[in-house]
Amino acid sequence: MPTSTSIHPILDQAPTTESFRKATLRGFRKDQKQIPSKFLYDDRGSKLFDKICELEEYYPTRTEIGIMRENVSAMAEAIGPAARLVEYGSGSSLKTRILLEQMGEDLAAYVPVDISKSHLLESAEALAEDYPAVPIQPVCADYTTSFELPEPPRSAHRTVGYYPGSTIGNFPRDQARAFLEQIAHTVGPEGGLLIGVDLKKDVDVMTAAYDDAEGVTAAFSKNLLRRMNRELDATFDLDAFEHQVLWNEERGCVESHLRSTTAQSVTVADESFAFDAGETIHTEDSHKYTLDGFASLAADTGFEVESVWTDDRSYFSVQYCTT
Ligand code: AVJ
Repeated sequence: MPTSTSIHPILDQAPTTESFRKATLRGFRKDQKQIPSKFLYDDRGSKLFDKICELEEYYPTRTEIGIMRENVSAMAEAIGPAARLVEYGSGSSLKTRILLEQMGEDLAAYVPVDISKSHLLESAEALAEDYPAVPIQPVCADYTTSFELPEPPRSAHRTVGYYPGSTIGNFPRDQARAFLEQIAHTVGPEGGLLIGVDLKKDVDVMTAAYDDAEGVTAAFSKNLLRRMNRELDATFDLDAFEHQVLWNEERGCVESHLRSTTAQSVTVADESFAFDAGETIHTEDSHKYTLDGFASLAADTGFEVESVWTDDRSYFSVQYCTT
């Protein structure tokens, strides 16, 4: 039986400062300055993200949890016995607890994969304590790169990916397709994927979710500037940028930006970058889907949507797909 002392990452691929430096410089040399959104999740960023999930305006978490609670027995049945559950971007594994509560001993293993090592280990330890019957095998990795899964400790009947939170929405459609293909490959034939997908709705509802009144999302976004100051010797004045969100109808996503309030020049890793007043750094996209849109995307990748669960208002969906 695993104890909390057995909790250590099976694989340690936390992103290095070097990869952050490279990605930032590459992104800043473009006409539209940008940084890949995965760099939002350092320790502080991951904690701020947990706070976002509790905000009034941020409907996805609350809605998804409601859908999970209401339908968890059907979900467990779809997943079936002795499955190995691999969660992509596990963070605090809050929603997973609903599944673990229902499936517990029925799971061959739970493999949380996350980029933030301390966050991953903290939550893996808490889970090991609360669910002693489930072998927990944390993997510290950037899940968008290919990584090896640890050997399951017991014979697993199938591998099922778990990708909640509509994090699939952070990818543009073509990258989302490529990532689902990667998951299909990982879970293999007879595999499954339980995925949370945020749905298109009233534009004001969607944009408010990324621009809360308390400014938690603004702090989350500005944490990137802090991180650059700390890790890349950057010279950002955090007060000279503001958080900005907009709905892009053509791309079907909410875009988040950091907008320079004045003309200024900033140094990042010894390179100087000029900002015009009003110029932005594009920090994140949150793509929204229709049910048909997601079904056809999934079908392109070797998955078939088997079941869809939603809330009363059809704000959000949790979908079970099979290979
Ligand atoms: C990572 C997809 C869960 O895009 O909704 C929340 C990230 N960014 N508020 C999203 C996020 C700002 C979030 N997910």
